[in-house]
Amino acid sequence: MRKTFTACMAAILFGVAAFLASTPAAFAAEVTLYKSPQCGCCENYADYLRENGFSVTVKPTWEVEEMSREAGIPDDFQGCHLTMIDDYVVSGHVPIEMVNRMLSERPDIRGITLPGMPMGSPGMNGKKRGEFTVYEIGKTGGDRLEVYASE
Ligand SMILES: [Cu+2]
Repeated sequence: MRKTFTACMAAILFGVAAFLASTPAAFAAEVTLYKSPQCGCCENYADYLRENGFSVTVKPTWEVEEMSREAGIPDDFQGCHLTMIDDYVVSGHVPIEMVNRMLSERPDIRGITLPGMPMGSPGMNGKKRGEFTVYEIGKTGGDRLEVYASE
């Protein structure tokens, strides 16, 4: 009886350890999303992050553009909201695979951005037309951004 119990506990502990090791978002669960007060698709993106395991605090503000600029994102490359995840910024409706990839690879950049509000991107209505090109926000600033990934 006692032996079975011990074996059983060991199996449970092993299971918990395996689960913790396999959860990529564990270190970034708490995030803050800044959006302008009337933006609905931004709320949808917050829900999308929640569905993917993040705990999201939404902060309405009129300063999203200014904050994005300060985060190193030129005007032409800004998304409609700004999410702070760990030490990174994620601007706009970036697909979760790219967010998780950045969080696990931890590149030496400030973050990534999907400019504008492309139809069919996460949190946006409509049908996807063409590729989403996500850009990386470098640490030195500048008006041109390199492509991070597209899908
Ligand atoms: Cu939007």
